[in-house]
Amino acid sequence: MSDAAEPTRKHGLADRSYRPDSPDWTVDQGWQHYSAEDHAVWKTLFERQSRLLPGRACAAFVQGMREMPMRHDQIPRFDELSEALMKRTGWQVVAVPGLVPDEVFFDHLAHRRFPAGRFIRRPDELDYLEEPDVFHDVFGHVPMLMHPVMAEFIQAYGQGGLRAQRLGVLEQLARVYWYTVEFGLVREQGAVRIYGAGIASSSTESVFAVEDASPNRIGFELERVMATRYRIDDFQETYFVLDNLEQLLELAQIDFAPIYQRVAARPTHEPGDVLASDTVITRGTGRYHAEKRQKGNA
Ligand code: HBI
Ligand code: FE
Repeated sequence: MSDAAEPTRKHGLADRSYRPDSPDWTVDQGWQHYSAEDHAVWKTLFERQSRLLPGRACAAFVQGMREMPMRHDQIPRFDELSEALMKRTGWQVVAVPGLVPDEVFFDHLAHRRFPAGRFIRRPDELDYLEEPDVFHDVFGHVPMLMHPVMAEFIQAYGQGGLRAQRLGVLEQLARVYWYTVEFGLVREQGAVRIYGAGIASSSTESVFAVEDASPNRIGFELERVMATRYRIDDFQETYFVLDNLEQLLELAQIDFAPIYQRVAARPTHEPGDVLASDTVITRGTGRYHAEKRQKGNA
């Protein structure tokens, strides 16, 4: 599973585009190579989110955080995370250099292996980075992998991904992942709470997604989500809200094939669209993205 010829520190952990020899793209985490600066970045991000998430993250996320062997002041060791996960939901965390090819990613998820980037962002990237680093993957995703329903759903996504590729509908399926696992909200005691990793690992989006008047918040409906484009470069214009996390179990168990057919026959919606058929929880002002468009850097 590990890449024998561990590259030196210079080209090692920080090299996000490093292509491992192993066909499953796994590498050693190389925990001993993290620098004091790397651990300091983790500490800054961890402490910031620990202040922001209470009252914004869902109970399952907070519970998962509590049960994980994660320190605030240093990057976790993946083998320790895997030990806790394996006992609870049969998942493990495997180290990869950065983004891996879709089919490699799906195959890992289908076998309950979560591929986590082993690199951590630089101090000048604190607020935004393109690729999932160890903070996004471990702080953002791992706590929810302690929840049996999410554990089931992400495995089903992996199995579905391999099939969706063959059917040529990967884009539709990726939207379901994006609007749930990455940017999902769930109702809790009459409020909306975060369960998506992309939100939970972002200090700015944790606040924007839950409190800002700008984005739409719409009740999750599978075909609607499958037909809706998403933003990869900025906050979402719309967040989809589950009534409860158990809804993901239904998603994990239904056959998507007939749904792909129906979605193919309907128009594709823009990220900010609101439809008459939507269950609108909050209709956003759209101001955040409108201002960005005016400034020309939408
Ligand atoms: N690779 N390491 C990693 N992490 C991801 O989240 C990831 C990936 N490769 C492909 C991918 N995500 C998405 O393109 C698929 O979910 C469609
Ligand atoms: Fe992610």
